[in-house]
Amino acid sequence: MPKTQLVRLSMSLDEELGHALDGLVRAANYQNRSEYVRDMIRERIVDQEWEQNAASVLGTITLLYNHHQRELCGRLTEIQHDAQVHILAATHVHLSHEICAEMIMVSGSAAEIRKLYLALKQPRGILHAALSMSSTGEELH
Ligand code: NI
Repeated sequence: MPKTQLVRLSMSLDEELGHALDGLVRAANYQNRSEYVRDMIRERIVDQEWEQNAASVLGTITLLYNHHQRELCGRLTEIQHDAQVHILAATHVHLSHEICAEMIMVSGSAAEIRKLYLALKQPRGILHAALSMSSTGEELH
C-alpha cells in the first residue's frame, strides 16, 4: 500500500472543551491528542455505516440462554439458516449446567444483521442478547 500523505490540522477549541479533550485522552491512556482524534474519527465512520444501513459491515451477536427451554436451540439454528447474511463464525460455550453462551460473527448489510439480531433475541428462553457493531474496514485508514 502506498504511504499516505499526512494532513496537518490546527483547530481552535474553547478552553473548557480543550481540557475535556485532554481529560478524555488521559482517561483512555492515549499518548497524544492526534492518536485519540484519529480513533474518534474511525469510530464515527463505523457509527455512520450502521446509521446509514451500509451494504457491508461486520457484526457480532452474543446470546445468553437456558438450553433447557424446549426447542430453543433448534429455533436459533433455523433463524440463522434463514438470515440473509454471511455467518463467519459461531461459538457455543456451556457456561453452567443450564446456561449457554453463543457468539455469532456475521458480515452483510447493516439492516439484515440488525434483523437477525432482533430475531435471535425474541425466542422464549433467551436471557440476554447483544450486538457489537463493527466494520469490514474498507472505509477505515
Ligand atoms: Ni451449551
